[in-house]
Amino acid sequence: MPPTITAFENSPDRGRGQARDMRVRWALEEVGQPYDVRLVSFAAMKQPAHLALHPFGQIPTFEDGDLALFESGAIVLHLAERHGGLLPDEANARARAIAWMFAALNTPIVELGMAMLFERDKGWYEERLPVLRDRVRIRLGELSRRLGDAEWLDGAFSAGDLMMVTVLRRLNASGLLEEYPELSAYVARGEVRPAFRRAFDAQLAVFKAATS
Ligand code: GTB
Repeated sequence: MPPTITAFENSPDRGRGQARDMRVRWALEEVGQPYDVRLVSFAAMKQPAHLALHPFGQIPTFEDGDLALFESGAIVLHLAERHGGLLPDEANARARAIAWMFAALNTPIVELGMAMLFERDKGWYEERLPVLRDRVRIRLGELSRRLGDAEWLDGAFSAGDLMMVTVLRRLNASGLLEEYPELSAYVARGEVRPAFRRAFDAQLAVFKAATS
């Protein structure tokens, strides 16, 4: 039986690949692991059956045999550790790739993304937005300098790049990425990978089916 992941039945991002099942789908595609998807509504996510899989009532989850996992980073790491192709074999390079996964997840980009999605109607939004944007700019500048003209963050494409690209994509609506051409090109390199395209098309097909 292939593993099963959960994803939004009707994603609020309208199929733009911003929900966190996208990175799990991408990792599954990169390692060539077929998978099933169970679509869940917002209401179903808060029901006991889903809460047993995900304590916070969110997507994505991952079930494979008697293993159930939540947290997209943990799921991608699990896949990368059990399949070839997403982590280097050499121990130090492997540790560095995992460090990039953590770096991708611990970022001011998530805070900005959440504010842009859920806080627009708040009285303090207009005042807070520039602070969040400047914080992101600092991180993007640092990241861009580290990447330089390299193709990927540390040698060959890894789970660290997969996580970083998915996190940087969250800036699509902000216009910030365009200020850093090296990072825009880096994201574009991720997006043209065949595994990314397959994952993107699969989640877009869910949105199209839900709205047709
Ligand atoms: N840290 C967890 C992980 O990485 O897996 C975070 C999981 C998470 O935030 N899941 C969100 C969720 O289930 C979906 S991805 N939310 C429902 C809930 O909490 O009730 C976050 C997300 C949602 C919507 C958009 N969007 O519309 O663009 C983008 C990202």
